[in-house]
Amino acid sequence: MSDEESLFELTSSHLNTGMRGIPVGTCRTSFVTPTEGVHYCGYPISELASLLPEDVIYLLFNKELPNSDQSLKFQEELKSRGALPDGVEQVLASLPRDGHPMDWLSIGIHTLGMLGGEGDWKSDALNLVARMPRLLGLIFRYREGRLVNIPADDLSMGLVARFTNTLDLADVDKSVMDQVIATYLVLHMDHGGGNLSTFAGKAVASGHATVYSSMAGAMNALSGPLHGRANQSCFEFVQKIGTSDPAEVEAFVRGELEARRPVFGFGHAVLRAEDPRATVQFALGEKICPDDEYFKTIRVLREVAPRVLSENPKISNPNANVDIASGTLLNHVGLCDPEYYTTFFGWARVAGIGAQIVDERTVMRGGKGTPIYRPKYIAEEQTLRHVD
Ligand code: CMX
Repeated sequence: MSDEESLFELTSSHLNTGMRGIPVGTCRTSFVTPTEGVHYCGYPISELASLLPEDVIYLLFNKELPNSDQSLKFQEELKSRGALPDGVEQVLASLPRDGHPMDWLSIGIHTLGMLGGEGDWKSDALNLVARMPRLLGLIFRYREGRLVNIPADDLSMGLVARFTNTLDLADVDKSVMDQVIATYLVLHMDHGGGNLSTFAGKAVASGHATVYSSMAGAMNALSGPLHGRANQSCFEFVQKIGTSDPAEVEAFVRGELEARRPVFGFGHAVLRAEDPRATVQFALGEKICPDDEYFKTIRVLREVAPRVLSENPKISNPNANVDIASGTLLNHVGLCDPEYYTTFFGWARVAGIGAQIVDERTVMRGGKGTPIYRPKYIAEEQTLRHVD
């Protein structure tokens, strides 16, 4: 790309549109195409879905998949970075239990920064990746008041197992839970440079706030119902349907549209086909929970909703998106409270956003980094006047 190449013609019709589609920078970790969805460092997501989360994190930070030696070394590095600083649990103990888990996550990340920040972009980003499983496990435990017999953080374990070990739920199949969470993490780690939480995190970092403050800002952005919290709404929507009878599901979908409510789990701003992340999760569900009542509902919904939504020519993509199946799978393995679902999204995104912050701060512009963000706003309805 030459410095002179024209990328976009801006007109006043682009103002106040949330910068949608306006090129503002470059991204080295991922890109999204309308038919094949997200690619991490060039690899289509469908080819990465069954890899170890640690290997995909390595890819996002190093732009290459690790060989087996590199993989083992990186897993060891994360283990060595994983211990939480003292004092985190006291802060979690003071938070209101009815606060949303995303607010807990944001405060938890800030706390990690206050107690254990180093002031180095890459080291802090990797420390945060390594500390997320324990932090998130403790957030569940403290928010739910399950304070007795919290297992010690076992740093010899991988990232996912450290979370499920901390959570320590009775009567669950930990190996299936680990498989669902690992897949979830890989699928959600990154999604280009301009989605709201990533953009917000990079914007905060551009003022040289810490990685932790930047990531807490990113999590606050992710918590909105139009962004990450759509996955909570989507499972609540599936619960509301309450049937897998095709005629009843179709009647429900039509009723929602008539009431001008969204049909959750369908549609996308960029994709024009079923999101491959949905396809992967449907395949996983067919393997682990084909007879789960909610899975039966979404299997039918996947057939019915695109047909009904296609009747409206305004809808650019009537197909399933990433949120359609994730809640059903998490619920099936014993993570039954949808209020927590966005925290898994946040956990995953810490890797992609962290890698993008490191790129913007230490690699872009020949290592000088991207300057502080400062888009231009044009004055509206403000004529010059003076206090009498
Ligand atoms: N249900 C109802 N209406 C829908 C719809 C859906 N699933 N998908 C699109 N539409 C409507 C839009 O609201 C818009 O209506 P208006 O013209 O009245 O504003 C119209 O169809 C055209 O929308 P679009 O250009 O196809 O899509 P947008 O970029 O505006 O919206 C999205 C994308 C995701 C917000 C939308 O499809 C939606 O609301 N889906 C349901 C909620 C959901 O599942 N969100 C999770 C998104 C997951 C992700 O981003 O990866």
